Amino acid sequence: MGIVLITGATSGFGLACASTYAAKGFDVIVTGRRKDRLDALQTQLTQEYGINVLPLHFDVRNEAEVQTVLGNIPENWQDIDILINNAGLAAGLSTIDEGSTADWDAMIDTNVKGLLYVSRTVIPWMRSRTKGHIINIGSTAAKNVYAKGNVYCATKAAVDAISQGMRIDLLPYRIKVTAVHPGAAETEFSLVRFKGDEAKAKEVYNGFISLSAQDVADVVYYCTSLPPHVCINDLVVTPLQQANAYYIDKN
Ligand code: NDP
Ligand code: 8X3
Repeated sequence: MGIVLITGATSGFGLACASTYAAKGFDVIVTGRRKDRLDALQTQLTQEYGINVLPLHFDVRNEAEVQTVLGNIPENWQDIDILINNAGLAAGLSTIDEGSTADWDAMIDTNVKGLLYVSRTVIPWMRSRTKGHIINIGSTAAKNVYAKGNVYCATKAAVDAISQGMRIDLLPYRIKVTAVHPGAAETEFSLVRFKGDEAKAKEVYNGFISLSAQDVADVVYYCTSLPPHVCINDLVVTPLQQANAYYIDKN
């Protein structure tokens, strides 16, 4: 079938994408910082689907690690057909005058610079084959800014802009670029944002039916299952009760 590289495959959308592509017969490269989860995922996917799994343990914020760990994978794994740039986070929810600069660094370094480091490593392999599909996970937060979302929304707007730029730059090599912008989905996202406060994280999803990680994985898979001449460039997917990044009808 091919090879898919998924960043942030230890949880949420990335984990659901790993199972979805494995179930379809793809070999998967799964990455993240939590090595125990990657190793368990490798065992599970190999046993369940009989596919090959390459777990890569690195922090996308660390350019040197990205280059040494990802940049040196065996040649037979370099024929990556689909790159899913998914690793990311929100850290905190504060007005701009009260936000933590450490939180800002974490979001900018992960959501923007990490995505660039990984892409810069993988794209030359795709370019040499004049083939490939890059999925960048943005957010409804890329399209509208919500209260206290300032820097997180800015990082996702950057993902949107980078996706548009990639699309132009990579067209000569017939590499597809799709930005998928999900709305509210119950994963570990809010637990990370609120630094482990489970009650606060749960509250985010009260009063409406949120997206599941599998909903998003199904949409991502659909985008990559179209004929070679068809490309979805930009896709926003929300729960029915969510109109945009800042309006959810909670009744
Ligand atoms: P999760 O917290 O469940 O998953 C995030 C994944 O990113 C984890 O696998 C985590 O792995 C990985 N990750 C985070 N930081 C790093 C890092 N520095 N280096 C390597 N991997 C990292 O959240 P989601 O699945 O919800 O989020 C996935 C993406 O979707 C993010 O980009 C998020 O911004 C975006 N998004 C989420 C929405 C939501 O409502 N949930 C809606 C719209 C977009 P590990 O901790 O093991 O490193
Ligand atoms: C994540 C969606 O609205 O919870 O990108 O920030 S939101």
